[in-house]
Amino acid sequence: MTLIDPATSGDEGSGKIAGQASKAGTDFILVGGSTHLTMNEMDRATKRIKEECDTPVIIFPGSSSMFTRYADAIFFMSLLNSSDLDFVVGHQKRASVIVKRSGVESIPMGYLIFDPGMTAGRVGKARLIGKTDYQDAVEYSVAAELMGMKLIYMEAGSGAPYPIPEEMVRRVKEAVGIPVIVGGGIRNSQAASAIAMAGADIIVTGTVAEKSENVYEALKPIIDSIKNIKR
Ligand code: 1GP
Repeated sequence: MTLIDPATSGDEGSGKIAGQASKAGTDFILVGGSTHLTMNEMDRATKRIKEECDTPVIIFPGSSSMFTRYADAIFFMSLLNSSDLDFVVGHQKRASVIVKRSGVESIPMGYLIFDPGMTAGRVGKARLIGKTDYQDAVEYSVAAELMGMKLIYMEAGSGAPYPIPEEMVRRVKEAVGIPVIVGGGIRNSQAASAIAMAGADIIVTGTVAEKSENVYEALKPIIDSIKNIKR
């Protein structure tokens, strides 16, 4: 999946990244991030993205207003290791009725932020899960599954200098029966394939596309490397 943050890339930039990422073979575009955006801003960026590609678009919200009916789905996510109840269920409560009425598919997801956490960790007031806090991560993930969540997202934070350790991914994947998404700090095919080999079902990259002149060239090897893995 390719994460596009319209707060960083703007509407035009978001459209451009989406078009190139789609050509490179990404399966989904995530739109959103930790910086607050209004519904209007989400509408504008998502419409531009939709003009540039047919790849399905999923909202990755950072707050209750980050919704657009132009998307195909929304991660209806709960930041389980936040110390602030607002990120666990408050934003979700405020957005609930609008999301339900819109008819946009809602995908319940347990969201966990790991060391170093970056902006997502700070904004979400996460009690960061440390590099070897395996039991913590496993317990949160199994709890998410038992509460009915359909996905686990393990996040190191956008722009993290290193991704989540492979051993952490392996332990969580072994413990749950739902797909595991891993993102944050993955910038090349070696890192992506190592995380995929450890058990991640989905890899998210954001910064690598955001920062490159040629998004297609930057993403193609990463996407090819994980799609060629036989597990
Ligand atoms: C953020 O995990 C994603 O939620 C993407 O991280 O920007 O480091 O690729 P990067």
